[in-house]
Amino acid sequence: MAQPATDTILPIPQVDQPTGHPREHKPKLYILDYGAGNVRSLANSIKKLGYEFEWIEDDSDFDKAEKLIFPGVGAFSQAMESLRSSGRFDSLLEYIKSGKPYFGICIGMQVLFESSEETLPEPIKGLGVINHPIRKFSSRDDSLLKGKKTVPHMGWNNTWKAWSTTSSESDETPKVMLDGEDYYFVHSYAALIDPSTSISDSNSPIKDFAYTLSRYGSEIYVSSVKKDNVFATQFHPEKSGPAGLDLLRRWLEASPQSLSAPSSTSASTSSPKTWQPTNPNPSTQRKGGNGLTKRIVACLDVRSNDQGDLVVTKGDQYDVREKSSEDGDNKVRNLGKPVELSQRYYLEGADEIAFLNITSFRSSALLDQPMLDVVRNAAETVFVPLTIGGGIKDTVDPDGTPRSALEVAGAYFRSGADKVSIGSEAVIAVEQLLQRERDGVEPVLSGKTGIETISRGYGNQAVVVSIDPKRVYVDTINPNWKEDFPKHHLDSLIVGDEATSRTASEERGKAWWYQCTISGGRDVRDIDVVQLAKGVERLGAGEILLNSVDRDGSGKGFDLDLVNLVKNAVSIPVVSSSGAGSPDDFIEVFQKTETEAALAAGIFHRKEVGIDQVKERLEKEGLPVRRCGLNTI
Ligand code: 1PR
Repeated sequence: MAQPATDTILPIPQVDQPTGHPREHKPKLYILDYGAGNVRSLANSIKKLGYEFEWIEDDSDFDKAEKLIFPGVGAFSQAMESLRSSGRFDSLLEYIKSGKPYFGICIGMQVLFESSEETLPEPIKGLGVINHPIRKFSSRDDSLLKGKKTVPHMGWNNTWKAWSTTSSESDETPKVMLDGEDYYFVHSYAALIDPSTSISDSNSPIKDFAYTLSRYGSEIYVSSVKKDNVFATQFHPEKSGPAGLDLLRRWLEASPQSLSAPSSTSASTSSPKTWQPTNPNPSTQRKGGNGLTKRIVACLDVRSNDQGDLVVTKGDQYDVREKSSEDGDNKVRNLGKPVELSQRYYLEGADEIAFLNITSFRSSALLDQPMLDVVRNAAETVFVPLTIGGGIKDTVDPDGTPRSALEVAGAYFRSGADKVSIGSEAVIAVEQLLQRERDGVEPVLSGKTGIETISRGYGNQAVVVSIDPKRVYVDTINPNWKEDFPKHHLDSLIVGDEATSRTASEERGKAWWYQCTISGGRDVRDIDVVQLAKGVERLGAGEILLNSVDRDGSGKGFDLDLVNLVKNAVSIPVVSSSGAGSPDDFIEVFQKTETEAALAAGIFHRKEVGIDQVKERLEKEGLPVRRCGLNTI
């Protein structure tokens, strides 16, 4: 059985709470934190909604709690192990059985189930409130192009009610979820149901609990459960923008009595209900795709400028200095303040925001308090996923204190990051992996790299690898170039005559491969983008952020050949980055590749195109996007 990484248990984050809301008017709300991942965002969203809460610190708090939220983040095994080792397993179960309102989020929903196959061959037991297993999504799916499905299921998906009622839906009190909204999911395991069989079995326990369902490819899973006092979502409301905040607000506003009343939505009640294993609502059905929207990511490259202020900068092929200035002083481009810009992008409808600390290799990340502050401050008002990159690696502080990559990542998660992005260190890790393989060293996976330790502790969905490849042109004048081409890089070779990019006409007669770089494109390594992508997937990365040094800041569109190479090499989601110059570029990358997300920086920073405009264009082309009703909260 995989051992949970107990060294990831971190202290409860300090979150200032709102004043002016006397507790006696509101039920006592507690949050159960088991020390992993980003619970700060939930705390921030509760604070934003004007509610106070306390952390469960000892067992007597379960008695004091009138409402309880369990925001599980990371791995099921770690959550269960932590509940058992802290003695909270029984107290939590008792709380749930007492009939007081419980709200589980993600792992906080999964732990309600009988078991999870996360630790196969030996499944790990959950609380057993719902007698149904948590199983892994299949990465094979014949309903999708090439029969391949990316796992984890990461992004924005919609939900529909598991049961239709004959009476008006508004009879449901309290109504905690609105119909037709997209919510942010990130998980590899789910309460999968077989639409044809399991639910028609009258003994199927899941049907009493299934509140909403969602589709990922051809697989249907329970996206929220609700029965009596128990409500739980597989998605993260605290990361689901206004729709998620609205849901949280509804649950927080509802009285404990109304939340604990016998459920009117489950199969067990007397009013006639019909099971709806497929989405009955044509306006929210996403035919043809896997169910997820295409994500638009805004990226902020952050560094200190020459005056020492932390600014968002933007490179042109990674060169972030102005080309010329009258005084001959090539200043670092300053496009704004990181937190303010992230707030703007959130309001414009960004599905995710990435902060990359681009000079991180110069200092110790844990001592880089300004960067931790950026995350902390952004997480107070930005309720979509935040990725932080730069310097996520084993380091040594100037005073000689060693810091593991896991510790560095933990500090960012506790500050409000949902994912960390690893760049240079991932290249070194895959080089070592390939070397171990060549040398016949067993086990090939050392288990010690940052990617492995962080994904083990926080789940692979929390680990992004940022790749900075450069095109290397081959001398095609040489008639023997194909024979001379290094065999180990053949998988990343593109012959210009077959290129798919819009610029392909300029590439006739040429050929190139994609070489990986480290330290922000400064050093090239003898490893290509396909080797790297496959290697990081083996190590446990959950997503790839695919930059292009050549396209960065060029406005020439995404490098489709590069995206297709990487997409075909891995089963994890790929965020295409670099080169966006107009909304058409987003349409092109989503229509001509299978990429899950597209990232841009320059055009957003310079306000040439708004994120809302990009989404509007994508929608017109029939591409699924999340449109958020920002007036809600
Ligand atoms: O190596 O783990 O410390 O991480 C450093 C991180 O910083 C890496 O993710 C690396 O990509 C990034 N980085 C380092 N130097 C630069 C630089 O620009 N000088 N930025 C840099 C990478 C690329 C994207 C950019 C897209 C889209 N920048 O961040 O946002 O290219 O831009 P566009 O839409 O304007 O074309 P480690």
